[in-house]
Amino acid sequence: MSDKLSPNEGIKTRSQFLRGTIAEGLERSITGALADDDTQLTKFHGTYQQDDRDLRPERRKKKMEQAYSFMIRVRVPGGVCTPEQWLAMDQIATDYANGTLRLTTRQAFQFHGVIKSNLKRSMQAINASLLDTIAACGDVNRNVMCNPNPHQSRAHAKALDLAKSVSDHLTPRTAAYHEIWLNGEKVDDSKVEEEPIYGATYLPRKFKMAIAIPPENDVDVYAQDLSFVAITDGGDEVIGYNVMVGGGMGMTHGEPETYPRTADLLGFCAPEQAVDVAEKVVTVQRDFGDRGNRKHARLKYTIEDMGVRAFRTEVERRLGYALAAPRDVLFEHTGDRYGWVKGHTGKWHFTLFIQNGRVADLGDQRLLSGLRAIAEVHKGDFRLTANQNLVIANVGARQKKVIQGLIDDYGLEQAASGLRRNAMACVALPTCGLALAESERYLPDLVTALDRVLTSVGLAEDEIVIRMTGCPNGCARPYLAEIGLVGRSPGVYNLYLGAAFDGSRMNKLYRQDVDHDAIVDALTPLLEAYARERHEGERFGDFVIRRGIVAASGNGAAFHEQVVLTGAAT
Ligand code: SRM
Ligand code: SF4
Repeated sequence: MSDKLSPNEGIKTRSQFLRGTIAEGLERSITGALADDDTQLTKFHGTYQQDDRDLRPERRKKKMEQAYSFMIRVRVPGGVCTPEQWLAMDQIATDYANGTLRLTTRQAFQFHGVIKSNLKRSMQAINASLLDTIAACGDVNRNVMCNPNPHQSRAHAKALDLAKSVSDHLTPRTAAYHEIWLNGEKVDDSKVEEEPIYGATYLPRKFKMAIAIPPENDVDVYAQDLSFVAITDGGDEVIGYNVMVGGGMGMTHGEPETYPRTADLLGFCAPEQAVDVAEKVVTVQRDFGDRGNRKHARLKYTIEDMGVRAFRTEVERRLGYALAAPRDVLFEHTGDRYGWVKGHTGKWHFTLFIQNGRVADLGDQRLLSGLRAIAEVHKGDFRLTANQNLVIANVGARQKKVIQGLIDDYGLEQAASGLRRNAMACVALPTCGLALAESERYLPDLVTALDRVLTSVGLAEDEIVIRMTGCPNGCARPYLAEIGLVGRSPGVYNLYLGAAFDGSRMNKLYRQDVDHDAIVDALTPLLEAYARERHEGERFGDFVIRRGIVAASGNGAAFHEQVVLTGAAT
């Protein structure tokens, strides 16, 4: 742990509960940007300053300021929104952003390309729809994820309630958000403002939480700082939650002291204890997390440094009671299940595959217009999934026909292979300032190339999880994919293999610095061998380990361990 505080800690301390000079910066029309320190603070308000990286060289040549704009992330606890809210998001995307909506890997909406002069208007429109952006980013608890099909059983509905309660409980209390974006009254200087849970410097780093209902692990519980896994009585009753801590994906190339990590089981709590458990885990991280080195500040490093046992003891000391022993849980998969399913209330839910979560009108698939048309007639709600897809939920039997008609009219349901249906890419270029390589704009083409191989060996319908990111930060959770691709430089990726289909084991580096052809060349013989030699029901991630192509990944620091294999690669 470093003694010196990181510069971000100073920014937070000086910010007067996240105000900084954001309000003044929004008024400065001479530049499309905000002051540097304020760009760190706006994250807590749910917006990132970015610039269009495609335009960088030309603007540099012309000695122009970069093409600055803002990404806005809307917090949607459990991913649930109403048709009215969907229409409001659509309108904001059309009026103020780049005309597309982005569904994220954490069940949130993102807008891209909002220029500074439209930022406040967009925030106000989001709030007018009764959604908000506070704590969608920043060193606080982020959007709380929850299995997106709560109406499949009453247990799902309870899990969603917990997601909302935890989200509310851990939302920052500062009035800065209202003041800056919603023209709220300025807080009287003589009044002492307080953040009862976070304190004036918030958390050392971002904090992420999810709630899952087995056997579905579609929120990737192993990748979260804190997860609650619902344990039922075998029916609709949630008798409690397994508590998991210390997952996270981010790392930096060439810095083995940074690593992705899967979460540990901490214990079991009763439903009425869950919010308090969440608060205490957050406060232990607040007090023990590394505030000197942001690359070592996530909960996963706090737990690696303290040890799980000491971490549990500290959480239990703050709770005033011990957590019970965790229960056995069986997860089956991380991906979504598409098409119509009937819920316990008799209503229908349709899960729609949306490639990389980008809602746009492209060719004969008119997702933006089609979902707008559905939102105009839909009487139920929408659920954003953690795999960047969308559930059109709670559709009555009579409306089902109408919705299916719109799905057909707008070409929303396109044929996709098992690989494509289980593919996820982060945003990356041109908006992400940290991208080293393409992701969202490239993965669909790579999948097309791999689909040719899969079709030729009869695996076109087989589900194989593939995920790509434009850098090692891991926004599409690539280290939990059976095939993971992580950007190194333009057109060049590291190829990882061998994660578990249920999301419980990470993958292992198989090839470094490979381009498109080398990726296809490396995967072709492996997929062919998989088609020929797999055991009944064996997943691709397990097959490559059994065949000795990669070793099963160790956790935490052991993720980087090079293992000499004796098995022959095909
Ligand atoms: Fe992420 C930073 C996009 C989910 C790990 N992430 C970013 C930024 C904001 C880049 C930046 O800091 O300037 C990206 C904005 C790109 C853009 O133009 O929109 C970005 N992250 C995303 C999204 C939109 C990816 C997507 O395609 O859906 C996801 C938004 C989720 C949300 O709604 O809140 C997104 N990011 C994730 C996940 C997945 C998850 O949470 O389940 C991870 C891995 C899990 C984790 O946090 O460990 C993730 N993002 C990161 C990191 C690495 C954090 C770390 O511990 O090292 C960064 C960089 C950072 O924080 O310094 C990052
Ligand atoms: Fe950007 Fe990297 Fe996240 Fe992709 S993984 S969105 S490139 S930070």
